[in-house]
Amino acid sequence: KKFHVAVVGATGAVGQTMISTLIERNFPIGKLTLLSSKRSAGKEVEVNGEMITVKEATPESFEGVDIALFSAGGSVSKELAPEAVKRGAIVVDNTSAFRMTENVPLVVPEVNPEDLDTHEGIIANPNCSTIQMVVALEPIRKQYGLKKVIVSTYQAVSGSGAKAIQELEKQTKAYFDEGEIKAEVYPHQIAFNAIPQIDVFQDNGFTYEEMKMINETKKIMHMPGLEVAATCVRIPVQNSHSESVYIEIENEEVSVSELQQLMKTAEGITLQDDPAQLEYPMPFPAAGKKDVFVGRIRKDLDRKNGFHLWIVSDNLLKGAAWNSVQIAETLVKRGLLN
Ligand code: 11C
Repeated sequence: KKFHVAVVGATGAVGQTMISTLIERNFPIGKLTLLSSKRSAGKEVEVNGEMITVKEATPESFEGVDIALFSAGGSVSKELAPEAVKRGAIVVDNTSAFRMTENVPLVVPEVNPEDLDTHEGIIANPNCSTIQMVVALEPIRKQYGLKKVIVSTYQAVSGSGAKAIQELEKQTKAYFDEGEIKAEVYPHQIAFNAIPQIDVFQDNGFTYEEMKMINETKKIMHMPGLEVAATCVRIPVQNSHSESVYIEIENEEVSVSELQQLMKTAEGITLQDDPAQLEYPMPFPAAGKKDVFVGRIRKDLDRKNGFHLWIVSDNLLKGAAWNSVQIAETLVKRGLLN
């Protein structure tokens, strides 16, 4: 069976990656409809050598659509995802609009695919920095139990979209040409800098990105009591987020090589952990790859049940487009897409 697939936000950094991933995976597309907000409508997008005009997304755009992948911002999703569902489509939403809504499954296929079975039309794709972390944490939770997580992120500018990638390039050039460095996407210069603020500050002192990591991790892993803290930092890297993650597990007898072995055999993970060969995950080589890369696994020097890990993944792929397409593939596999 082939499906009528719609991509909403088709001209954006994630939307473009969704299209290329659908094609690369040979997803059974009968018809492909490309949609966007009014601002980007009319642009042409190349798909398999063919130019397709992107249309403005309206409620009527979803007539006959089987599955719609949304990545055009929270307000577009809030307005149009329910309209798409009303017309019989299943929505995989890559924004934060519905992630914490009850009855909306928040899914990473390596972690909680069974949550898809109870969907009511909308399925949420988690935040990029959350996805790559839970892919690595889930096998550890299953095998050894998980008590506490403290994460610091080093996030690429592509997480803020195509404009931010251009801003990094322009500022870098301006720095060497001694031109004016203009900060438009970020509150401060991003070139040659690190900004410890992603999204807006909340009343508790954490940013929204940090709270997303905290709340989404608990929901995806079905661990409302898990202790999680996050510090999210934007760095001048074009693509792939990196994370320094400290965990405390239930079991006090686990060795580094046991954890390495677990990561080696886990779905969606590539272990890169050979300090003697200077081998560890890095954002530049991870870009364009679908896996989550894990390395630098160390036992804490003070706590027997404490471990440190370094986790890197392409935020546009596993963090967004690939996870969404993987959800679509899982829906097909589980017979949930008709
Ligand atoms: C970033 N994590 O890197 C953000 C982008 O909630 O889907 C993704 C925002 C989201 O800036």
